[in-house]
Amino acid sequence: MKNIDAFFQKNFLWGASTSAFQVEGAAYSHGKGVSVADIRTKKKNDVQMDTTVSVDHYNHLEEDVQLMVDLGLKAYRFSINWTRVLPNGDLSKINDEGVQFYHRLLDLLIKNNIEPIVTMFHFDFPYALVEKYDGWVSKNAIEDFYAYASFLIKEFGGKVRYWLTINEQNVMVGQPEILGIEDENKTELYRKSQIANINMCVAQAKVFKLVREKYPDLKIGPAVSYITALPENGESQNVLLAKTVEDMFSFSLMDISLRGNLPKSLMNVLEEAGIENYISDEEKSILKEGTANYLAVNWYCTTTFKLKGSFDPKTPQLENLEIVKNPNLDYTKWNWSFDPIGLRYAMQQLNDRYPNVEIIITECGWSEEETLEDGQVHDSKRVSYLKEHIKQLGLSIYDGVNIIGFCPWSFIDLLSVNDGMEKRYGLVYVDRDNFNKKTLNRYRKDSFYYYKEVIKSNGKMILSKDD
Ligand code: BGP
Repeated sequence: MKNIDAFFQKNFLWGASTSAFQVEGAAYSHGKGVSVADIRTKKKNDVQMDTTVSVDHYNHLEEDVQLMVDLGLKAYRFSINWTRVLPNGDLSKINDEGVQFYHRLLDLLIKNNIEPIVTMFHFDFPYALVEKYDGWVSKNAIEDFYAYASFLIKEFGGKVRYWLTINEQNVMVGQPEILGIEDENKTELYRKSQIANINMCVAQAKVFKLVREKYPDLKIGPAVSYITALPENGESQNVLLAKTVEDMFSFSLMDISLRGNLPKSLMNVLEEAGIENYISDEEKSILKEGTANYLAVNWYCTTTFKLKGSFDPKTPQLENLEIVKNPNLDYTKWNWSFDPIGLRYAMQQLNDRYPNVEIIITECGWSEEETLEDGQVHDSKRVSYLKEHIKQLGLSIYDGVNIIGFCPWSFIDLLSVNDGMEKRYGLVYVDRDNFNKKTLNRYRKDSFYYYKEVIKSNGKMILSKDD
């Protein structure tokens, strides 16, 4: 294979990711308002899920950025906590202390030549707006998100070039309690989550449009979870099933964001939920005019699906799907597979569908239960996950995919969305466990030292000439 040196461009964004509620802590202090993430984690009634401390990034800001510098990061993907900036969710109140916190972080990153990649909304919708009008089930949320996003761009646009509107809208729609949407009636819950889906599409399109028209130097896109679906076997109906899962779950959102149209797979879902006329003609033209100018993809693994009962791709019933273990793959304790070639396949799929679109992988990682031994963590599985996935990323670039950055999940140990501190992803270990805050000291894991070398060599150390 030729040109190995050119696989990763000179200014490739070697990064790492976090999200605000999962790392910051200080959830109920320093002027911050309450978010759905705070309430949701509290409701679980576990100390482990409590965002009051998380991993206390709020009070370890300088130390954490210094670790990024030591790691040699070229980019850092993090999110702004909506209610730290706007405690009520709308412009009725601005928390200057919160605004200054992000200025401090951004200034430190810029001083150290680390490109910030900033998510506006990562699972932490303002709880006040759920109480006020049922959150994303109301069109009011479109205006409040737009006002919040415009505020962020005005305030931080001079320091942040890469923006992400909404993290994993598709995951939140599938798990609507993350949005603060609950209903005991299953049909009603489905209807509400699809209304929220449409409202979020319109909201982000308005922001894309704003950036296209007024801030042409900025990059803005969605962060989509790409569930790469494999069929249980080679039977055509299973292959079709896997394709339908990808269309419905991941491509419909990417199509809207990048092409500006409502794909048939989504129209089928809306019809099924009885809301095919919910979106107005004016909103449809906003979707057309407001498209993203790059794509952020959260990719961890492939998922293998099996058909349960009958399946009609025109009216797909998710109840008829079963996730099964693929006998060819290794799995984490939480059943996420280790499938690096799946990543190359996924990247090719994206490039075929959206030719030459700029892609940043904004999440990709391996979770483990871990403990500290003499100040060290020997996370060899994560090292090999990084090695194999970065290799496939290089090969995807060779295939012609326009990948400009890679941000593994996660820079530092943080609260997992469903499993607290038990499920760790970090390159940096944090000394706390589910039920005890401990010292909150930071320790570099083996994967930290490995990734540092990868960055230093611009990925070349992984791609040997024999590959
Ligand atoms: C994504 C989220 C992240 C992160 C990750 C791992 O869905 O964007 O916030 O947490 O998945 O998931 P989990 O925490 O459930 O292991």
